[in-house]
Parts: sequence; C-alpha cells; structure tokens
Amino acid sequence: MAEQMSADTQTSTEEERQEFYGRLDPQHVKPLWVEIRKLLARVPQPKAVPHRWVYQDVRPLLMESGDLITAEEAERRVLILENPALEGLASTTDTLYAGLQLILPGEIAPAHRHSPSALRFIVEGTGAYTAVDGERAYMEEGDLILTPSWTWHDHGCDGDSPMVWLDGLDIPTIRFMAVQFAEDYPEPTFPESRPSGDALARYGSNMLPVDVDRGSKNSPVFRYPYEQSRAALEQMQKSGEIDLYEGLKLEYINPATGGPVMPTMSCFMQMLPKGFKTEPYRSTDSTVFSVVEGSGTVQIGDVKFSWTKRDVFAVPTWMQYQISTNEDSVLFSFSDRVAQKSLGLWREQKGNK
Ligand code: GTQ
Repeated sequence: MAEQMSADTQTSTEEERQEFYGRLDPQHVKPLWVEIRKLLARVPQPKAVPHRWVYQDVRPLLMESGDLITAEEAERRVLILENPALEGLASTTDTLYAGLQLILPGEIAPAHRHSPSALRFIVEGTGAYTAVDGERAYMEEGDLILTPSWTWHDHGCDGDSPMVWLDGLDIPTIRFMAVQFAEDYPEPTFPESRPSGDALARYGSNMLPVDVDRGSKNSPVFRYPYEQSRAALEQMQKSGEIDLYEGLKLEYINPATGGPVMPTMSCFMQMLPKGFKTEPYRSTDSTVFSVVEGSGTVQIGDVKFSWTKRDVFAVPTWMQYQISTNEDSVLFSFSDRVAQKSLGLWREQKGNK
C-alpha cells in the first residue's frame, strides 16, 4: 500500500534539519517554515496587556517630579504610562504612547517639533497654554489639543495652579517605520503668529475660509473645547437613543475633510449613562481611555479594573472589552484606527459572533 503524503510526513530527520539550518546562518538566510505560524498568526497577538493607571496614585509622583526638575531642563516633564508588558519601550499599547505631563506656574516647556503626531487631553488645572506654530491655545479640563507632525509647539503656564494633561503620541508606530525626526527651536518660545482663538474661530464655527485646504491630513482646528464636546453629547442623550456597544460616542473630526483629526491617531469622546454596560466589542485598533467624569469598571479580556475620574486605561488590539458605569460618565479615548483604516487593515467585532 503506497504511503500517502500528508502535511506531517517528515522527509528528513530533526538532526538533518538542524544541521541544514546551521549552514544557512553564515548566509543570513532563515527557513520560513519554522517561523510561519508566528509570522502569520491566526489572530492579532498584542504584546501589550490591559492596564489601568490610578490617577490618585500617580499624581503625587508627578507633583514630586515638579520639585525634582524644571520643565525647561526636562524639555517635557512627563511620566510615561508604560505598559507593564512593554518594559523599556515607552509604549502604552503596541502602537501608542501616553504620558502625564506637568507644567507649573511660570514655567515654559521649550519649543520643538518632531515627526510623531501628538495630542493633549487636559486632565487637571487651568491657565496653561500650548502654542502651535505660534498660536496659543489656553487649555481647560476636558479640552483636546492637537500638535500635528512637524508643527512647532511650546507649553507655558501663566496661571497660578499646576496643570496636568495626558499626552498621546504615535511614537511606537513612528519608531516601527524608523522615521523619527526632531528639532529644537533656537529660542524657548516660537514667535507669536496669530491671536489666541484664531484657528477655532476660522475653522471650528461650522464655517470655513473659502480657500481652505480640503486635502490636509491634519485638522486646522487644534483646540477642541470640552464645553462643545460635552454639550453635543448631552444634547444627544435627550434623544433616548443609545448604541449598545459604545453608548453615545462621537469622533473628533477635521472640519475641512470630515475625516479624522490627524493621520495616525483617531480621537473620540463618549458618554455612558449611570448603570449602563456596553455589549462585548473588539477592534484591531488599540485604545487609550482617559476618564473625564464618572466612575465604573471595565472588563478587558479576563481582567477587570475599576476606574474613576482622571484614571487612564489601555485596551490592546483585538481584546474584547465591556465598560460599565456606576454614575453618568464621560470618557475620552484615542487609538490608531485612522492609521489602520488608511492601510485597509481595520476590523471590528460586535458581540461574540
Ligand atoms: O509635549 O511635545 O509626552 O515631544 C513626549 C514627547 C510630550 C511634547 C511627550 C513630546 C511631548
């Protein structure tokens, strides 16, 4: 009876194979068949693990860093929210970086620019600004500020209280593509170019300058006031309609294109009423959440965290999660969804199908 060839028929011994692999090394070639299941995994294999940072625990350390080093010396006085499984990589998820930045009254974080795109989500305080290409945006809790790739930006605090915000950057993604560039401005601050509020008036009033660039990948609005985002969600809540998977959720957009605010990071704000529990959901973008209001819990894969105002939690790619609330809650989040969508890679799964 002829022996049938099957996928597990071995045509050589393990010893013969090892000997062969040894002779490949000097030529710097490798057998794909040894690696293929790792290279073509059946489902995403994030290295990041789900994690939550408790603001009440991190805040004292951040304030202590204020005594340890000035913003000017540090360039950016930030405690990186490093994923426990990505030690030494300054990564919060596989693709995203997040950190808590502190600026104290009278301080300046000097002007620089870099290829990574950045966003700030304001966590605590008032009276500080981020200047983007010379236009200051004064920041209030819950505001979203953008500093798109290669724009000059400096931060300063004219107020009398410490100011803390969450930085979100695409650093791991940029590092993967090895396209990291950065430059310091020769002066601490970039020269003032326009009055504060100019961009929001021109581009953020449901109107646009007639000659606006409608092809830009970066939003010309770089401050999205919480007042506006929250009012929109609150009004929506009155309709009584609510999505089972995400509650009431809006994406921040570039008003000139209707698309995402930057080419690598998508930004969202969602409102979840008291006692709400989202249905199981997962998507290929990894997400960092910052709690603006309320409290609750989140189940991510098999771990569960409680969260409250100002806490941050990370959901790695393709991990199913469900958010529950104890009170009316508002969550900000950012993810690499836009980057994945432009590469035709993004997927989502609603429910357990
Ligand atoms: O504020 O420009 O958390 O350049 C990391 C790198 C913040 C910033 C970070 C940065 C900044």
